[in-house]
Amino acid sequence: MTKLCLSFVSALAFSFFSSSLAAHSGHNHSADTAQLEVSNAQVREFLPGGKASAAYLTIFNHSGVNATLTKASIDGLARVEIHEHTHVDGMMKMQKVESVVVKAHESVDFQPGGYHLMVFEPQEPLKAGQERKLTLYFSDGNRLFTNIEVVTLESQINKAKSSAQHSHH
Ligand SMILES: [Cu+2]
Repeated sequence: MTKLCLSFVSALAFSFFSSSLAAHSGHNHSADTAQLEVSNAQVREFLPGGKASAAYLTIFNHSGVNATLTKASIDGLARVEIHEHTHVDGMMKMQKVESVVVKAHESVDFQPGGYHLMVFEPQEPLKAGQERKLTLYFSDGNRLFTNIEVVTLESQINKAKSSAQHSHH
């Protein structure tokens, strides 16, 4: 396992939550991508000494045509990559992908264990509670602008725990 994966994998034990972060869902997308919407956009603080962190979100495609995400950028981060996790011979691996298709009238979750954004090279530390600008680039030239919330690993764990309590007892 590479260093790069460590902080991410530690979060995989916890189920993704769908919570009040939906407050950020897209009302600020540009006119020509009005049919695309983002919710639950969140990026984790870098762990001490960590070289990478992960960002999660859900992209909704309300239109009748497929949308292909080809790139993402977040203010203050020099590099953002689109990754996916795959199971190979029982092992979880992640790899960079060039694009993700969000089918017409469907949505794609970027979440632990699936697609995610991997972020590198912060130009200043990410601090929980901040909001950064997230830009998503699509193959047809459209861009989607929204905000992404910086969260702590602990807050993700706590939210996962509380939702687990609800679902199990
Ligand atoms: Cu990754």
